[in-house]
Amino acid sequence: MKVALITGITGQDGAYLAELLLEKGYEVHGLKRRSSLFNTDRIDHLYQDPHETNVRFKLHYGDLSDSTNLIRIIQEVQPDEIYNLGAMSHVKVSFDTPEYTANADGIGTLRLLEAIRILGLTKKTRIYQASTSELYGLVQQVPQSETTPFYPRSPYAVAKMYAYWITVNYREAYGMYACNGILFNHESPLRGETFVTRKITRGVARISLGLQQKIFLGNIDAKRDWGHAQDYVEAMWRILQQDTPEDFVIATGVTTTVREFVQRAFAEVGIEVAFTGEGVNEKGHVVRCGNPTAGLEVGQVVLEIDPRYFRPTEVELLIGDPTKAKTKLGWEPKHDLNSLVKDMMAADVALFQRDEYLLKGGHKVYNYHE
Ligand code: NDP
Ligand code: GDR
Repeated sequence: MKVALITGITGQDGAYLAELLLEKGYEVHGLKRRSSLFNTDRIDHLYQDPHETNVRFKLHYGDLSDSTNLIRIIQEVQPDEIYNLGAMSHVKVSFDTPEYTANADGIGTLRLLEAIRILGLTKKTRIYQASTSELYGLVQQVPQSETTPFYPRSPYAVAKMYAYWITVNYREAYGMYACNGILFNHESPLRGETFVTRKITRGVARISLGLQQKIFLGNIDAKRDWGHAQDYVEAMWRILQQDTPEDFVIATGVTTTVREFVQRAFAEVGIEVAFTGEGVNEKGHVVRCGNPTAGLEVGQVVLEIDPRYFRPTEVELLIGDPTKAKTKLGWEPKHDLNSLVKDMMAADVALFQRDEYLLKGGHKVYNYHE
């Protein structure tokens, strides 16, 4: 039985990857941060009672900022594969917490690589590094491939750039099986609530149920190459199953504006929106509402721009070239943007129907949103 260790197992990708590896018969270990509230919502369905026998899913308290903790866990687990998904992954927040981001996302990767080396596991343990399309940053050329130069535009991207190169360096210096997956944006119903797609699908679901009036966004002209997280974790696994370690771009090859994502999300609940105005005065208006439960009027404003969500330096355009992954890994995504939006909207409408039900029953519901 193969043994895998996943950092960031409580995150979006960690949850899908753990599910995939368990299905493939792996014993799966995960690094979990201590928090004052439970933080295992996304993986609770995978939980196995540690008192049972033949448990194949185990969590360990730890943090990427803690070398001795990582060394101890890796020594205990003796993993065949490590997937380093743990990170402070929010680009905008990285401008507020640059030092922490560098520590967790940059040096955290070094700590894992060194732990493998110190423990003499360089020939046994393969490591996947969660690299990102944010490395491309300021547009040099499109579509972006494995050979496109990097120009990071945030403390997050700069930290990830260190992680990218230290992974390459350990592969070349010590012959380790260490690879980067340069993944473009991937989303799902498990996406963190403050990333733009999930913020939109949550907001639109709530508007359609009469629970919220409007959503506030930043730069709606940014273009992203959005895929489905379920497809992308399959690529991570494939990257570690090759004869030789290499880096791969994982993307759909299709780019879409945030603005279009908004329109598609509203369309899922029978609401047509159009945009008028310019820059920070831009507003999204209801053009047609074929959704009787929403109680919206034509002309009503459902979206406004809030400069608070602008970034000091922005990444305007991402579009990836997944040719190498398709050819060498045989990787093909099963979802397109249409099925992604449908999946996310269906999940968020179902989620907030519970709130609607509670409200009708006289209960209080709260919605923290940023
Ligand atoms: P999430 O933000 O959903 O999950 C991040 C995970 O990292 C969480 O489990 C989080 O724990 C954990 N974490 C954060 N800080 C630390 C730390 N100091 N030590 C240990 N664990 C930590 O991210 P995604 O699942 O979306 O992304 C997974 C990885 O892929 C990240 O590295 C991200 O940067 C990268 N990536 C993501 C892309 C995307 O579009 N989703 C695209 C390209 C790269 P907790 O739950 O306790 O907060
Ligand atoms: P990104 O994702 O920065 O690409 O990083 P995010 O969804 O945060 O932003 C995408 C684009 O939308 C614009 N935007 C907003 N973004 C947020 N979060 N909130 C808003 O209100 C808003 N309005 C407009 C942003 O300016 C941006 O242009 C994600 C993360 O998962 C990273 O960890 C990962 O490495 C990259 O994708 C690939």
